[in-house]
Amino acid sequence: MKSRLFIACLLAATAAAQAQNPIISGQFTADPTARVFEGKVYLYPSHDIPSPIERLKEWFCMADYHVFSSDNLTDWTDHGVALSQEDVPWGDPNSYSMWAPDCVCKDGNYYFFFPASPQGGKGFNIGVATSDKPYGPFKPLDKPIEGVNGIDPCVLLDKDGQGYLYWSGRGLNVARLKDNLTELASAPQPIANLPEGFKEGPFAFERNGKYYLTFPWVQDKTETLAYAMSDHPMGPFDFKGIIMKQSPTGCWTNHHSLVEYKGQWYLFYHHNDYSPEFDKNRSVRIDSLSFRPDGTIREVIPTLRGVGITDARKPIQIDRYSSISPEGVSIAFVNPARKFDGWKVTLQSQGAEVTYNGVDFGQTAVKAVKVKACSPEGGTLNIYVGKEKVAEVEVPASGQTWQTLTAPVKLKRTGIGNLRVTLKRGKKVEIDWMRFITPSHH
Ligand code: FUB
Repeated sequence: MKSRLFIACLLAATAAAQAQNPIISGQFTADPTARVFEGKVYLYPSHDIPSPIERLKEWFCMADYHVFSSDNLTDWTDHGVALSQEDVPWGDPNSYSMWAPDCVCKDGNYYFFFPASPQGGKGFNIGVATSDKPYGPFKPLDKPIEGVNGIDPCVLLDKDGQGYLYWSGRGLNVARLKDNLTELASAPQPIANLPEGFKEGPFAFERNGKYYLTFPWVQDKTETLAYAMSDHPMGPFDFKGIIMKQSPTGCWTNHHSLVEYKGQWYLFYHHNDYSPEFDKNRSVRIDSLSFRPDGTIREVIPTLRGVGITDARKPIQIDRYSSISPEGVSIAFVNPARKFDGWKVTLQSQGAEVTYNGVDFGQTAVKAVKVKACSPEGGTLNIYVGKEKVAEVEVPASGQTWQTLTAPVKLKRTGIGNLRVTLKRGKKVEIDWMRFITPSHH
């Protein structure tokens, strides 16, 4: 445990994180449960890996859990490995079955709920591991929760302190938990009144006295996110409809959670952005979510821009755009052999444009912009903040060779603005990132 803690600290110092969707790079993350503890958002995802064993080459493969945290939803700290399959006394240490987890806090202790395959058994049980820190490391109990067979645990701690466990296994189920949160206080109860079709990954929460049960649901080919509402945590639930349509990137699963942070609700979910050919290697995304006055949930359209404000002084990945012109823009991996390096945007023809919202230019006027770009024949970029043209960047012909170009910026305003980049002259200008600099910052 001690050496793992040391490695965790090292990893935390070198965590790769970014502002846009997907939010974590450098490793796969799936099945995100987001919780607010100690004023930060803590993210408890599964950790997909390309399988080291033949049996799981085409399937989900997870050996451990990492925990991440952020106080702005933009910069994420990786706290390293919080629990590993070989630490679970009842689990099969070679099953690579550390699927979708959850974590709740009660009386200053953190309870991490996780599914895993038992030694010598079949299917999945759900275990509990505890810590006095939201990021672990978590110490698993000797046995899984008795009477629960299944995956995808979610725990709702009601206002009166009563805990409820939701999980999937032959449909969605719920049971009351004892005060210790590690034993059932009632028999598992299947959740009724939900539409036909495969369902898993239940996530339950309370808002304004209403209980929401949200879940991935296969209405057609792959998972949508759907929800139902009730006046009680155990139902009966009324089905209300879809929160998110099935994935445009073809990811079959879409595990999720909803969380309110600093007055705004967010949907955490996953797509297979960094692994377009294999949808069992997924990556967590976030988009904003809102409720209608009657408490029903508005549909969330997945975006690349995601949420949070981007610091103008850090590389701005404009390929994670807010909007693009109808023609002349394409997005591709910078290096298809190293997908975690991210994407580039190509402005193919004059007038092509990309808008990236929510850039923080700070309180000191920026003086220059750096752009990592390349172009076979050269071109000129116009850069705007809001309606104001602030810079013109000449991109010399360089074939496929990236060059970091610097151009002066005239920007009167400070604070947050929307960035727009258009191709003024030339064709096929590729941009990896751009960032702004102040006199004291290079
Ligand atoms: O990550 C493995 C499984 O895929 C989860 O348990 C399901 O919810 C689905 O996302």
